[in-house]
Amino acid sequence: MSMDVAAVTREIARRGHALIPSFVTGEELKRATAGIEEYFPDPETTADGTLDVGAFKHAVPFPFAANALNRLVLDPRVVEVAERLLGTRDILLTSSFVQAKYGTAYGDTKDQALHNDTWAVNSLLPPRTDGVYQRLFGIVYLTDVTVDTAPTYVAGRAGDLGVPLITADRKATYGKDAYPDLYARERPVEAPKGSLLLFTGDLVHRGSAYRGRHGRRLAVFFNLHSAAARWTGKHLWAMLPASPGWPDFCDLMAELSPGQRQLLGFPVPGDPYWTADTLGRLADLYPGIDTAPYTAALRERG
Ligand SMILES: O=C(O)CCC(=O)C(=O)O
Repeated sequence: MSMDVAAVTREIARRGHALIPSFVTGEELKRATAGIEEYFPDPETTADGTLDVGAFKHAVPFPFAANALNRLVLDPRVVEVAERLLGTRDILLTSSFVQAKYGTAYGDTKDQALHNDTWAVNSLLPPRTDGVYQRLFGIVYLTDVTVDTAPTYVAGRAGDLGVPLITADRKATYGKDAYPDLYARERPVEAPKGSLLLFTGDLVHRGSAYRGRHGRRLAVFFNLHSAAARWTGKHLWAMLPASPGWPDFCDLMAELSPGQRQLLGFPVPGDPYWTADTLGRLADLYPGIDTAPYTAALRERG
């Protein structure tokens, strides 16, 4: 699907978030949904109705078994938004996971407090929210999101709202008692399945409880930062080659562009890491990978 990258970047720069309906559609949406359903099955269509939904409460980290899901996290349009917004081409995937919230028939889900994502989970330093230090977050909703089906609530950017990123009690969350105005301002993001919500780290927002009795909300989360913010803790891939999903991941690595591979830590073509030897071994590791961009840059360097 086409996405107006320039307009989306402008909107995010102006108000800290943008909703992109039809981010994923048609067969791709079907494949991504089938991929997430492997982790979070539908209790209402499960044959004998005995599915233990309690077992599906936990988020599952990237990479996912289905490459249709992995592709959503490495989407070149989103990379371009990040590059424009942060003003750098050195963008990294901080982390990504899939998660489900089920209807009240299967137990209660929680209303989160309003919070920002600049700091608490990934960094020991006070956050900066300008230029190359910004962080970009995405949520792809793979089911329709209404007020009853756990929408994300958005209040606005911390700076616009006049609230600190780290509060006096050293939190990045804003309780209802101390910050009633934020709760008066918040609005639910209702979105058809296949929509993407993109937002900056300083957006004051929250996840909400699933109020409907049946159904579930399926979502893919990811976030990006630039290599310049080297203090931002990121997901590690240490055990990935030993995982059962490695062959499918190898297929994905062969399919990605050098720019998308950069998100996962690959050096750019032209980086001194690339030699005739490392390129030969790369081709062995990821059968079918096109090493031409790296080889061309190596030749240019002489
Ligand atoms: O699930 C959502 O809609 C938002 C979740 C969120 O803000 C968080 O987990 O930090």
